[in-house]
Amino acid sequence: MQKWAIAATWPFGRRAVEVGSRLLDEERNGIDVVEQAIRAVELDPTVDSVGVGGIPNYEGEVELDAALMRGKDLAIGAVAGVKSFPNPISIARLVLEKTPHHLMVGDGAERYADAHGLKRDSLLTSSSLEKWKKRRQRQVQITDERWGTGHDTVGVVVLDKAGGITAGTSTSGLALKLPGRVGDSPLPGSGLYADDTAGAAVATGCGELIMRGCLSYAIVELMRSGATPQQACADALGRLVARLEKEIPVRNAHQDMTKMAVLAMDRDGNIGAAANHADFDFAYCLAEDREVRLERAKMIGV
Ligand code: SD4
Repeated sequence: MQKWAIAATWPFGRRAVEVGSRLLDEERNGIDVVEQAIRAVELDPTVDSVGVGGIPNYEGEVELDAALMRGKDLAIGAVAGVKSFPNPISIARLVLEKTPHHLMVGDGAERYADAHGLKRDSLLTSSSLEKWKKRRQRQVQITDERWGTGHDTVGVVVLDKAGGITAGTSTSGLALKLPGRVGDSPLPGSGLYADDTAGAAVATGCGELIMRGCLSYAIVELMRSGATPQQACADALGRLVARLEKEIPVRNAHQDMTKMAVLAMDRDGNIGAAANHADFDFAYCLAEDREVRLERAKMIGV
């Protein structure tokens, strides 16, 4: 039997893993698998931090970031600050496969999606609008420590039957973010990284901290040097926490603005995860038994 494996961040990643594992079994390539797995989460309005129903920015508009990375040639397709498209991951795929570019933002990315026939739709739901109104009534300011509360990314890592490694991410970013703010998720090396010769990693949590440590790249390079995915996640996140903790309370984090979590897979489909808080669950499925499982990541340094 040829190996395949898929893992995705958070309990809502279960949906991504269910969709992706079926496609992997049918021998679809990693790009197809990651795109379809992430689309399923983007289209679910009950997931309040990704795609339709995502968390609006300070002005009440949903702005999305997404990316795909192909480990065969290190090619990237990423979009940032995209409005009114339910599936930014599909725009990211267009960027990867049809343009000479790797990262497109805002209006330009939207017009490119229009030109390729992707459909616009409203991303606000009655529930996301209600939550936004309540947040704004509390007049949460950028300097308020509650600011940014409530944010998650779907991050997916895949080993396909041909041995290809692929990673993808999609998120609405931080609650009440300033319009134009971009997180780690569409940034190669920070929110995601994939290399067929070493493995893949994705991150979720406060993008402003994750990007300071280029966490996903750091994890993949540790795997290249022989670390298991578990060791690589704990080591890379541990180094960033140790580096920042004098300035920022990032050890045993309780505030959303200091939480970080990472998920990785090596070339053999082994999976690892780590967080600087106690609440990070991820979903995964392996070819061996085809069971979709949820697991809690180890918290580092305690
Ligand atoms: C961001 N990393 O935009 C994303 C948000 C997230 O768990 O993943 N939160 O900063």
